[in-house]
Amino acid sequence: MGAAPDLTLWGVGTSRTIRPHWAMHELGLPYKTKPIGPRTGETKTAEYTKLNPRQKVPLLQDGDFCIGESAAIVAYLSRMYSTPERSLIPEAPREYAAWLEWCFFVVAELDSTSLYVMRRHRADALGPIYGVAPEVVAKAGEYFREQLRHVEVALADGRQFLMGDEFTSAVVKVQQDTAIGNLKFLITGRSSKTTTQRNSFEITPLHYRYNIGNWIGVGLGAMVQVNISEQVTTEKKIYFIDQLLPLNIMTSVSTTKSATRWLGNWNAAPFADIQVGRVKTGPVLGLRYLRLLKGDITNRFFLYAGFKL
Ligand SMILES: N[C@@H](CCC(=O)N[C@@H](CS)C(=O)NCC(=O)O)C(=O)O
Repeated sequence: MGAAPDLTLWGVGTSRTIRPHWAMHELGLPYKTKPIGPRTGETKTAEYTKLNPRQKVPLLQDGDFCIGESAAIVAYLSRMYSTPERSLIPEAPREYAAWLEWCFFVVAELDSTSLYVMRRHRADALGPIYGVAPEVVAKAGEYFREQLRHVEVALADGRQFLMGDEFTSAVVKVQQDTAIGNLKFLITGRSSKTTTQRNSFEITPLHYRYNIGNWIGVGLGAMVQVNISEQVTTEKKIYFIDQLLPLNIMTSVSTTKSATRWLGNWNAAPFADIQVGRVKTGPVLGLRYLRLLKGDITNRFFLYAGFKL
């Protein structure tokens, strides 16, 4: 590929616009975002209508080329910008055909004829605009569940992704579902955060200081740290949506704490610092840099205040 592509993606905040944003990130593409939303009037301006007469988001501009329809944008990005390291489209003709089948199935059966019909006609979604129709919503829901069997059967052999072990853009359009009780949800994301709570004492067996005049002092030394106790907390979050109300994102949080480790660990660091103030006798402010010998974060700075007697 030659020069970096000039990509601009119009539209944010809806399940259709998430598709091309996600594909851009999977492909590691730099791009500009025009954060316009549906039903805000922003899709109806003269500037936007010239680019997209359908007055819908998303829309991709690639230089002087424009393409709409979320699935077509994802397919275009996959075809144009996949690399051997980051590929979202299969090469072999039959696998490519299976990929196409999934893409059309998701857009036509899962999205247009069921999920979006439910959204359009639910009283608590777009019903007030397009007409509230509970019976249509119920029937579209039933149809969606029936259609989902195709996904369930495909994933029943334990494969990781729809297309087997390869992550392709077919998965950008549908994700594996999960069930809680009798209800089914789509998982839209996961995150994990680890925090370590540590009580330790530190001793400085070696410390050399040199004062440059009355106001500045520099120091070199070594610090030894012994952990009294250490406990690791992991918080895992799953983000999921109710298939009947795709924009309502819910979270489930699970927190696990490790057993407390007593006197289990030690660390040491050479350090250098600088002090300013009355460095011979009186108040000083210091900045110390420590290079820890072990651990994930080995560079540490701290600011301190002291009084020289
Ligand atoms: N089939 C199209 C549907 C796009 C679509 O309907 N977008 C809606 C928002 S989800 C929209 O832009 N509506 C225009 C408006 O309400 O202003 C796609 O997948 O891109």
